[in-house]
Amino acid sequence: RIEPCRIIKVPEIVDSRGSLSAIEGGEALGFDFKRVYYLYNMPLGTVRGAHAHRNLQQLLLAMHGSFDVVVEDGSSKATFHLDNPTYGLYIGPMVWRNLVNFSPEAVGLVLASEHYDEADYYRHYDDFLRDARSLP
Ligand code: T46
Repeated sequence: RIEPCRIIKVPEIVDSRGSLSAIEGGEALGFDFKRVYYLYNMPLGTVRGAHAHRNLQQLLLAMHGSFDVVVEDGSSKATFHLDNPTYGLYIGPMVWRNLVNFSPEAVGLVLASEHYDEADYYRHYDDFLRDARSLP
């Protein structure tokens, strides 16, 4: 199992009008978020991600449809299937991720701990692997 990744249950408030789920930054989530972005209109067979972050923490959710997130920390690999807006995948720093198997019309929501910063990305797998494997 990949240590910095885990599924987080989001509370669901259900009544006769439908469901409402709220995510608050801070203690419950484990980080405060400064940025929200979403992924949509993915053509069949799309692969997104293929990078890691030095410091960023994120929560990924499938708002509609489903997709798989393949995560790797330099020594082990795991796949999480996201298909429910009340279960989010937390991804911590130093995790390579690939997002694959998007269902038609899937919508992914991401809460991110930091503003967008290209310098935080590992875009080359070999650089990531070298640094991930030298972590204590
Ligand atoms: C991640 C996965 C799940 C911005 O201008 N602002 C932003 O906040 C983001 C996330 C991206 N961009 C620009 C950078 C690129 O020119 O949007 C373009 C596409 O970004 P990228 O190729 O990084 O998209 P994904 O879907 O491969 O990766 C994104 C996040 O970058 C990444 O942190 O974990 O979603």
